[in-house]
Amino acid sequence: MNAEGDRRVIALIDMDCFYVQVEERENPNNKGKPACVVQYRKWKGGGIISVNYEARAAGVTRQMRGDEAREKCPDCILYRVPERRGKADLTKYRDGGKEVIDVMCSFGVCVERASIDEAYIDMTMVIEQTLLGYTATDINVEELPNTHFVGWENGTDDVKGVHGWLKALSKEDCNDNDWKLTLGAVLVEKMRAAIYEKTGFRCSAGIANNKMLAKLACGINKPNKQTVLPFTSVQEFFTTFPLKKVRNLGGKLGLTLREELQCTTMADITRIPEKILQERFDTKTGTWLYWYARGIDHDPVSSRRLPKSIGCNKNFTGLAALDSEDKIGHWLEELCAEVSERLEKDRGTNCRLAKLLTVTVRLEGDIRPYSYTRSLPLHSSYDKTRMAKSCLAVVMKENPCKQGNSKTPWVVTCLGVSASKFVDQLESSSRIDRFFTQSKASKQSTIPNTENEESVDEEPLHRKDELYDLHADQEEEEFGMTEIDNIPTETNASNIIAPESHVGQISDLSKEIFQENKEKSSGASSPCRSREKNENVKKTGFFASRSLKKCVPIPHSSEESIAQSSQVNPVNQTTFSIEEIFPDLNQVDMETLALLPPHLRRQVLQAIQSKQGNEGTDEFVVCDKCKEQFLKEEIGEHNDFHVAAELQKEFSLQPSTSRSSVNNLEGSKVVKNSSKRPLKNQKNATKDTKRSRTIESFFGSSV
Ligand code: TTP
Repeated sequence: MNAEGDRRVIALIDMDCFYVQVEERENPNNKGKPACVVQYRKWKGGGIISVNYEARAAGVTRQMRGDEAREKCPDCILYRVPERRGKADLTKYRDGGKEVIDVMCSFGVCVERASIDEAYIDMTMVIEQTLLGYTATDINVEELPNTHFVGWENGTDDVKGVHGWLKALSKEDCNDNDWKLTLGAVLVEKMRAAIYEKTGFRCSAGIANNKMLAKLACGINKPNKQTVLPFTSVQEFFTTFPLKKVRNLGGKLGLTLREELQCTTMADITRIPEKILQERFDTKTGTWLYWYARGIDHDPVSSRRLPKSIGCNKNFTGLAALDSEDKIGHWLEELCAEVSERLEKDRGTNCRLAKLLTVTVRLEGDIRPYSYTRSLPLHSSYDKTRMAKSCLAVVMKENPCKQGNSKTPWVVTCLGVSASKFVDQLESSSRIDRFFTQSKASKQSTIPNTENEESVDEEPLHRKDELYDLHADQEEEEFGMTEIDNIPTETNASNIIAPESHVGQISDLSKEIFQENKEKSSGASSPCRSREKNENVKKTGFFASRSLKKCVPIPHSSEESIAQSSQVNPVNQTTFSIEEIFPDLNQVDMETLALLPPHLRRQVLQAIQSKQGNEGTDEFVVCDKCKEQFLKEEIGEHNDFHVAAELQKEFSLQPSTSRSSVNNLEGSKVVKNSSKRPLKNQKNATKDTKRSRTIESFFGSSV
């Protein structure tokens, strides 16, 4: 860490009053009129979830119900979220969000979809490779028509601070970082204009050196504006900025800071020594907070344009609470029907398969978002009935009344179903099978370790706090953020241009393999591959020749990867070693590990253990029931496996009519949460490739 922050150029683009804009695009005659989107009209006009800026000017807020909005502003149009299967159908909003992401990706930058209507963008590579040859005189005020510079606003003369900023920038000793941020701002202006042109949606943006700063900058000037927060303005800005508005500090952590440590602004945190923060929280969190309060955040933007999980949930409050197995079963069927439908669509579009189904339950009286969560393996079927039965079985297993342990009625107030752990469809069907089939036939092959090569970013601290805050006031239905509320995905970079940080983590050999793979893919290919190929063509539009140098395509199918890997590292499969499956034991992919037969899994765990020596041994525990070794954090979920196995046994003792439902259990085995070991952070390696072109000509060709 250092006190100067890092030198990335990051933007957060957030759509303005997004749901209302989606409705307005369908009803163009209503554009410019005050409007809100409400969920459920039943009670007092429904709960407002999005308010356009015309309605905000008339005093309407998201905290109101539809009827109150009409009282405040009689002309206010109330659009209602469509409903399907008794719950909100967010399809059109999700699709609108995808359209926007497609436009962003066409600029060749690293895009991380962060929610239904916002995305982080890392422009560092593009800017460093292509734009540093420009001088400040190449940029004029017209290129930054909607840009504000924090700390540079000057009364009525220079309201946005753009004149003063550009003037300072043209001085000899101008700061390189400020210069890059300015280029980022020019690029984001172009990107926002392209989004408007292609989708009709307006958005706002924040531009800064990291995700936290970009996010808070984005909220400063809305709608249809963008704000640059230079690192040099951060400390001053933080003296008044409330910490509860900062990304990751909206939840429990922020509450502790406010209530126990009396911090209300970000600057207040800087007065607390690092050691005290470490003692109050833990070493990692304390250090992270210490730097975070100084405007430093190394959370990388991870290429992700596809959601990491697909799911939905529903709240059942008051009389609607679910107090019987039949009601719970009914709603699980409805939720699974939606998830199954969306998964099928996702499979068709993105050629990937979800491997894990997670059901979440909140019980009456519990103030936490969820009382418990259970996960099951999802085999290749997305059969909604099977999914629902599996979920019901694991949900009801927790019912203490059913087990005769409690007299208290067991009432469910929220149910959620979500599918995750996506793998490439081709890879899914062939990877492990192929490995073992080929080994039987003594063929030469090895499992490609593509997921390890791609790397997983370390999970940022407290990422979910913000989401919980968002949902805290919602009375009825969650707005479907489960689709995208998670940590960056690690399996789908085949669809995207790899971010710089990832590229740096890929070995030279892998680069060669990937490069070769890219060349090969120009030949005949499966439908999936041809789709990806087309996407690549589309994506490279804006920065095509400029940014591709560092963009390493990840192999899409195991077929290719196996073939390539075997050329590089032929092995005799009759006696294959663990290293062939996991070449680097520091980066074992737990998902792949979970798919191995027990004896191999044990071998891998033992190898990791002996590699790590005594230091690592306490990471593992032995299961009492099956004597297998597991990572400490996995043992809880592994115990669920035994519970589910017992459950299946119980079911199989029942008469044959009810047994059919058992056979439908999704394997009945509760899967361990597979986690990946994060690769160690590596410094972004960047090169300055200076070119002499004008900004105008550069951007001119792109939009
Ligand atoms: P936001 O980006 O929070 O809000 P917004 O886009 O409506 O308005 P702004 O211009 O201030 O950004 O949320 C994006 C969409 O998510 C929003 O249009 C509706 C939906 N949503 C809910 O359904 N429930 C919620 O509690 C929130 C906060 C948003």
